[in-house]
Amino acid sequence: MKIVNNNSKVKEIISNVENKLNNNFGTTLEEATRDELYKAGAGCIRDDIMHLWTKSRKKTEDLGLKKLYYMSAEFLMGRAYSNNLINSGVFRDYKEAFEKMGIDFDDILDEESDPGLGNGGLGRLAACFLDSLSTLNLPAIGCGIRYEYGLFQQKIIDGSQVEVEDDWLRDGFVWEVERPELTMEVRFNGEIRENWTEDGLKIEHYNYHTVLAVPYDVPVMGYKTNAPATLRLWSAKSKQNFDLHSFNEGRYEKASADSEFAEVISKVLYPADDHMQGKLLRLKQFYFLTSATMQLMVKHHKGKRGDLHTLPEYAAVQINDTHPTLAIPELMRILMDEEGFGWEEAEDIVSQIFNYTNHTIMAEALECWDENMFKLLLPRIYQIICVMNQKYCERLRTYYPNDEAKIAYMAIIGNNQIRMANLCVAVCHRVNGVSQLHGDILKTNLFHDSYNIYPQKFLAITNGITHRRWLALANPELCDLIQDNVRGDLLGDYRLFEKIMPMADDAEFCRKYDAIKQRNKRRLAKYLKQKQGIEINPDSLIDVQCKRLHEYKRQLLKCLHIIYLYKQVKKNPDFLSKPITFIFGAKAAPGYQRAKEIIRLINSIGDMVNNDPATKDKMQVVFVENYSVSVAEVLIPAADISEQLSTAGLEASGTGNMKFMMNGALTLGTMDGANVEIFEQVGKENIFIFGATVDEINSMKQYRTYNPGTIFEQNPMIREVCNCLIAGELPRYGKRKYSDIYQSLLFGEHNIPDQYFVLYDLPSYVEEFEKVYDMYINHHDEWVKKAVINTAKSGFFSSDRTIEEYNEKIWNLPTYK
Ligand code: 26V
Repeated sequence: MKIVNNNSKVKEIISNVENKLNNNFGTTLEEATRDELYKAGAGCIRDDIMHLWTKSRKKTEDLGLKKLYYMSAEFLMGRAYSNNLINSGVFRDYKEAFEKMGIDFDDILDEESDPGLGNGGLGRLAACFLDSLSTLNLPAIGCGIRYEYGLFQQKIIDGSQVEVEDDWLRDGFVWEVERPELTMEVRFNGEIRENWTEDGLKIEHYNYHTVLAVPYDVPVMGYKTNAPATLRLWSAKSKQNFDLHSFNEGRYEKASADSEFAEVISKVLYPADDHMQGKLLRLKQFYFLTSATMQLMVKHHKGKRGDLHTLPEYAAVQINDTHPTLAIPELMRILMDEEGFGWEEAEDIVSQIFNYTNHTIMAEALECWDENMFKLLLPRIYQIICVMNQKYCERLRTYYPNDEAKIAYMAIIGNNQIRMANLCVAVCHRVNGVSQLHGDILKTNLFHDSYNIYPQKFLAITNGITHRRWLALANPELCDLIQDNVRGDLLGDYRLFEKIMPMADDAEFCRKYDAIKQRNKRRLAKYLKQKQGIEINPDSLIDVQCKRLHEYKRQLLKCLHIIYLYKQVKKNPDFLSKPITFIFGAKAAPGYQRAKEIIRLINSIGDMVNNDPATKDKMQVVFVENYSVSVAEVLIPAADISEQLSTAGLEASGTGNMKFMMNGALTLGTMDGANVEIFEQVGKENIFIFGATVDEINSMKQYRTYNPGTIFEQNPMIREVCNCLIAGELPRYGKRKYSDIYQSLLFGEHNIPDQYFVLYDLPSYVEEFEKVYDMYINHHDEWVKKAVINTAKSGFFSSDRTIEEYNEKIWNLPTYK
């Protein structure tokens, strides 16, 4: 092996970058733009990764290793450049090389667009999983859609959210490789004919529309991996680039209709995570993804192994939420209609391959499709689902012979709807929740009746986050401090976090740890000043709630609390002895009016608090624009408090909570999702828990004992805070008050009291916040000790642990050596 000392590595990078500038851009170091410098540097590390990737893919095939297909409608990858450098172990060398060339490396990293091909937790989880799969050398391919426009960029104008398109491909995407030779054809609409021939029944699909699916592959570089994973994103293209025949005959509209039908499919990511909308285009997107993936999987296996009966030995498919469910009937279709398999034979293969992860139990989120729309778009898939449903219901009748109501509830088709979660539960080998609590709720609640029949199908695997991105990249100083105090390689071994437990009692270590937090706060202050022109006090207590905006996540609870504090400080100037900065970051689904109204409220409260001479030096409210992976990387390491306020039972897991914990923020949260496991890891001394538990919430619902009106009447604090929403004292952007929000808190909707129990939990929240504040201000050493314990216990939440568990319990993939 060639031993390269650092200095020569740096020299080599400089020379490679110069060559790239010269050869690819016809420019020089002196003349290059920032974009060219970014692309030249990225191109250098890309060359190394490509080499490894090509070699390991070939070897994986030659060895016949089983492979995972992780199917997801969303992959929220974030920027790749710095991550690839860290995972290749050369970040420092590149930084030094650029500095030697007289270039600020952070500016160069900032050139890269942030591929936002996801809404939130589900998409980010998929990205963390690919990082861990790659790091653990498990053969895997992530399959998704190459949306031309990712999640909208958010601007705040006059206090309100304004959406701007996210043209992330505009300057090109250096990490992808187009694979036109793997193009698949996906068929929509048309009719089905059944022909009896000498060889039996043949299914003929005719009059259909064809759309081409062109894959673009992106290597996913894990930490010191030998086998980078692949992210395969499908892009839709028209088969006839332009129908010249129709055009020549004067039928201009028909000539372009075909290309419009096709290319709109991968145009844009749906930004809604508030409720399921049965939009035709979305159904097209999902079938497009699943059909292309399944066709290629089958073609590949046939090409390599010949016999499709052995497919389950070579492939496992994970369905990330129900969006890719159509892969199941699509594989049935391919096996039966194209490969001549009988129903039972095909079903046997399918039931071994597929597994399903559920990410939410909220009824309005469960994916259903209108039967008539479905039948028109996907006539053959519809027939297959009908037969699956029929057979499934027959089977269920043997378990629940006299209970048609139960069968109707569990059926795949009902009320003219096709229910994707029920389809998954009917067919999949394993069904998992994403935290222990969420897994329990699936068993006792959502899938209760199936659980009674097939208990072995159900399990819980607690989510995780990659500590490469969320510690090494986001918080390099803290990462170094930990690494300096353990033996072994932290980035490759999450178990080492635990080894710093004793350091919680080491004054010198704690001092350094705290100093890093202070520097991260300064870095955030600089960032906010630069990007948004906002000045914050980096010496204040930094309290952060950043996540998608949703009523169940209860940004409103935090708003009410800030109003409460404001009122207290107005009455008593000494109420807060040290200033607090409240930071929010959140995108609202564009059609979710209440969520947008809450953003407006946050900004109104900010205007009131930040401009009032009585409070402006004590508290500040900041709304960070365009919350995204890159913003999270700066925000989370600077936080002292991690706000995790969801109504118990509604947040399946949460993953932001884990990122904060790892970076030494203390959790202030409910007993919900993975907060429960954070509580178990760190112990009750090192977390701040408030609010109703799942059982309490369920009992209030069951016995209808929650009465916000009574709470309002009996509690003067709540009265004062709620009245502020309508009294007109809040600066009113657009002169609208917040009476809708006020009404919803007090009277709920459609005669059902507020489902999120905001007023119920407010007093307990206020009380717990006081403890947090007191600890931070008056017992700071103890605070830092708790933060260190949080970091030390965060190894469990590395996605490496999560992926090990999936592999052990579900996939059984071999490691590539
Ligand atoms: C959709 C909907 C639609 C209706 C109302 C509630 C709701 C909530 C979320 C979504 C988005 C799709 C599911 C999703 O992103 N779930 C998130 O998945 C994360 C990864 O497992 C998990 O940590 C979050 O708790 C979960 O909300």
